[in-house]
Amino acid sequence: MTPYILHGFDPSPYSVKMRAIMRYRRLPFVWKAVGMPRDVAVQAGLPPVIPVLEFPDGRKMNDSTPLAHALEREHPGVRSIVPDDPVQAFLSDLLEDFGDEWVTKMMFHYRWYYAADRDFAQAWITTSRDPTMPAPRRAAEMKAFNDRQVGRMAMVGCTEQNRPIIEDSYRFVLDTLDRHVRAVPYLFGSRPSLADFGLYGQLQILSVDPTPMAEMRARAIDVYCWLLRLDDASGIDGTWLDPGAPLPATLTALLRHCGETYLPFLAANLRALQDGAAEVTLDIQGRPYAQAPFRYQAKCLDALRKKRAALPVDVLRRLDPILEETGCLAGLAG
Ligand SMILES: N[C@@H](CCC(=O)N[C@@H](CS)C(=O)NCC(=O)O)C(=O)O
Repeated sequence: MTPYILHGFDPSPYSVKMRAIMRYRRLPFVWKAVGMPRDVAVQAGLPPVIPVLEFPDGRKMNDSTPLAHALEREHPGVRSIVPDDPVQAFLSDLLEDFGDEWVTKMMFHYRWYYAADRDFAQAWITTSRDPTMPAPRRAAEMKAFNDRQVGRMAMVGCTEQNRPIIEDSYRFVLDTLDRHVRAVPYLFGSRPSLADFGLYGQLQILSVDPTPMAEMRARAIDVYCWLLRLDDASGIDGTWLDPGAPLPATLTALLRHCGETYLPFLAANLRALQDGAAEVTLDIQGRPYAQAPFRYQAKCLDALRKKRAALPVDVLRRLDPILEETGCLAGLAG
């Protein structure tokens, strides 16, 4: 059987997210973490981001969310990461997006703000590309990569002003997920969903970079162990939560947090783009937050809104009260 080829590298959250999905789904693949995987995207005429997945028939695609859904179509019914219940499936999409687009701010902030993390990330990234690079070139590449990433911090909202919001949000996610995984192995039951993998990607990096790793080990050891299990969950055979039962309070708390942080940001981001404003400004949990508008994240909001709008009335009748109770409905109803 011709395997998939996953072009990515270890320090990349979306790459390890896809790798964990492939492993859980037992799809044969080669982890091609060598050289410059981004060049594979550029050469294929794709957006210049990693990972890139090469299908057994030679097709190449990137962007982990559409990729995960493409794999569902390609391999339907077997070890799916989309919950069977459409209400849970929508909430899983929402929490995956929260992981990909909001928790990533935590990943980027810790990695490029603290000196110990910057030093470690430079070494991890440079040696992933070429472990035996001659010292002068290695030093130059480390510095160049550092400067490039630090130069991008403001663009993605990692500023001094936003720091307390981002760091408090990290602690909230850790504390809540820690309580959750002590009672329920994964977000939607005893098998992992797309939401688990979205959070996994970012949190896995946060569990390696030194400052957020220390925080995670000190306050959320069960999250740390959950990440280790999810890295290769190919042996897990579980079940989804009972759709007729109330959601675990910890899941509701995560959704409420999303309704207080990420969704208001998405709505303000869309408004700023529509108004041609130079800055997105809003209050998040009573504190001022600002960053440049981000076009990709407007697409994320649009995709979630369209997904909800396409759901049958009987599904919305069960979903909307959950979204309302957690403060997510206003942002998603548009
Ligand atoms: N939405 C994309 C994001 C992928 C992404 O941003 N990847 C990062 C690395 S983790 C990247 O390639 N950034 C471009 C760069 O640094 O040049 C996904 O889910 O795959």
